[in-house]
Amino acid sequence: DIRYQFHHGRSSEKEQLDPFSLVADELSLLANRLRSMVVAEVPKLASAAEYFFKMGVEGKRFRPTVLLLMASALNMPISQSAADGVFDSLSKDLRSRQQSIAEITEMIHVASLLHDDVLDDAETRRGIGSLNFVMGNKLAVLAGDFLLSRACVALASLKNTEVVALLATVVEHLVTGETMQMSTTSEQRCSMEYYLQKTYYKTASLISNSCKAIALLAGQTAEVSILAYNYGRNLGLAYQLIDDVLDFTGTSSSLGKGSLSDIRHGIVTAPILFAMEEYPQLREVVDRGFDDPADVDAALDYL
Ligand code: GRG
Repeated sequence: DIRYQFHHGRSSEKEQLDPFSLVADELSLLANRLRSMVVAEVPKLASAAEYFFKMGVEGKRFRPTVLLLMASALNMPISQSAADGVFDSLSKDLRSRQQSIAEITEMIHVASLLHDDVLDDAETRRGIGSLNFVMGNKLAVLAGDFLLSRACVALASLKNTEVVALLATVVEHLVTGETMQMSTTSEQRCSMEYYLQKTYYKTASLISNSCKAIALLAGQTAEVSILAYNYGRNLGLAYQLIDDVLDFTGTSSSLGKGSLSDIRHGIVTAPILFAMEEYPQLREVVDRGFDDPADVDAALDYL
């Protein structure tokens, strides 16, 4: 269905299979809209807020891509005849409201990255110096707050209280996930259940709840909105699992974050948890907290 909607008339097979190219036009519209939405009165705040919305440092745009594709799938008319006429004008307004969800989601995501980099004392993000590294912690925190505020204003303008509540709860989940990551006992650090709960809050909640918001705006039934939510939840969990693996196998330039950064911060992720199932003796190393680089090497040997 998505292919039909976007590729009527397009020919390249490769292009049809690339999800990002399916929404390429909308993604560049989103980039422009984001740049115009984060303009601040005070020049210092403006340059900080715009930092990750500059051309060329836009990140992968995974969340907006998923949301725009989800919108295409859920806005499809039931029958082809419905597509002719009425649906077109109706769908324009709907589409712009859903584009707004993609923008709000990206603003919340970037706000969380700005605060995350302060908490982690990160030096790089999206392949360039992190905002805290370049402009200092104070401005990075304020820029994150500013983006959140802009996201709230955009959310309010949708005039849909259920959608407002969904995305406001996501912010609470992001904070909860981050706090769970900071304060763990050995039992929690080594528990797959704890990891999955934390990962839901930290990563999957934003994707699942924004997918649900797309379904609600499309006027879908409660049943379909739950399916959209579950899809986003599973996709979000998978996305974080891959991110965790890439922290061990990727290079810092392609990831925009330092390789092995999780383990060096003492954060136990899925690869370690799986290795621990096979090698229970790894637990002793994990419990020491990875302050000693020799313990990082020891864990890598098990992996
Ligand atoms: C102020 C909203 C707010 C939250 C504060 C710091 C914090 C609480 C939450 C941090 C949550 C966090 C950073 C989760 C990690 C999610 C994740 C997988 C980030 C990387 O996403 P990518 O790879 O990044 O999609 P790009 O740069 O491509 O957009």
